[in-house]
Amino acid sequence: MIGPSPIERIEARILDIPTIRPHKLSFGAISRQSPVIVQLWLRNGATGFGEAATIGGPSWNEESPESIWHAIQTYLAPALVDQDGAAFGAVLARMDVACKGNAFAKSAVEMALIDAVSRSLNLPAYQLLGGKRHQSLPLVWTLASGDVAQDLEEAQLRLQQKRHRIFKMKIGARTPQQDVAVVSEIARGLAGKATLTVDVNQAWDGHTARRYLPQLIDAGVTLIEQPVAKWNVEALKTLSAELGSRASIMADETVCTPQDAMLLARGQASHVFSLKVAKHGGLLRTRQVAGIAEAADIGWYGGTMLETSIGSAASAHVFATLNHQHHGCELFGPQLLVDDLVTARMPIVDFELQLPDGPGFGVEVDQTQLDRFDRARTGLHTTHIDLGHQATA
Ligand code: MUC
Ligand code: MG
Repeated sequence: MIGPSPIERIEARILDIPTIRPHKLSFGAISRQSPVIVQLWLRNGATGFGEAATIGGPSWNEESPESIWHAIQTYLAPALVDQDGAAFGAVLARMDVACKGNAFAKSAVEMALIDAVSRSLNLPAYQLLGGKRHQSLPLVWTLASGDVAQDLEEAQLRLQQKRHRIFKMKIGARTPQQDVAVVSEIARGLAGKATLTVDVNQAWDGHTARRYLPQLIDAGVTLIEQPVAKWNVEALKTLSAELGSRASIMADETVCTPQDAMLLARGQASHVFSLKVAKHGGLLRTRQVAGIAEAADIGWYGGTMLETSIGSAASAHVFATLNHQHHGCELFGPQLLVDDLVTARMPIVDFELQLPDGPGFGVEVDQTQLDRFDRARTGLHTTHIDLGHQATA
């Protein structure tokens, strides 16, 4: 066993990986993902990988693959060379001094560091994050083809394959009336076989949400994610109080920092937090947000930004350390992509994602796949999103 040692080098690259079908959200449709993959070397020879993925460039939040890459290469990596690799807290503090915000960029670097240090110690990363409390988690699949028949077909197949029995529908691109009709049709098709949740991705105002969410609940929806704009904590509070006996309100875009979590907890403005390593700024800060949730009797959900198996495995490691008040996880990113960056994906058994127990995040990166999807080879310059009907006038 080699002990942790100073950080020697950090490198980031942008990859472009097509999705198996267009993935439609309230703000646009993507047909490829552009994860930023970070590799970090310790002076003891150990190396680790991290990842930050966004959805549609800077359209899910402020950061884009290009800004993440730039923050890492220009500011974060130079600030960390020769720093003690095992001093995670000090590394985070130094990144905060070098760079305000940029949570996704910091999370990718911290991920690579924790992978490298865990591998130095020949331990799975969850051992450094508090120890494992789950060996597997129920795995959600998101229905977002934009076509009802295709969504139903996808859901039926995934049920048969025993991969997923919780389905999340992306709504908010159509009118609310159309969304209610589509969700109701899917709910009828899956009645008694699966659980249905929705993610509005901030598309509705408070009034629309108060009017249409009860109809979605009548149709069978049990968990409602980010129905209103990220700043609209007052509406989240009202919806949580009014709908709480019939369904759960989940914050996603609203809950990024531990301070956001405190605000929501104080205001009793959501029943569940969608935890995402990238938006919280890393694995350790994900645990901080989860700690606030636990103290406030708020449940958690293992969120995704549609990462490859690198970021998904890292997320699985931190989610595995959390308490039992959970609503499963949606680490299905690898399945949405045409191919992956690791030699073997995390298995899915009986509708549950299995935690890999090997050293680091328990997945082995395939260097040829990194080279194959590298932006230097794909020749792309930006991260694409089809804004479709979105108003520009
Ligand atoms: C989000 O807002 O939750 C997660 C799954 C998916 O389809 O999109 C993401 C982002
Ligand atoms: Mg969401």
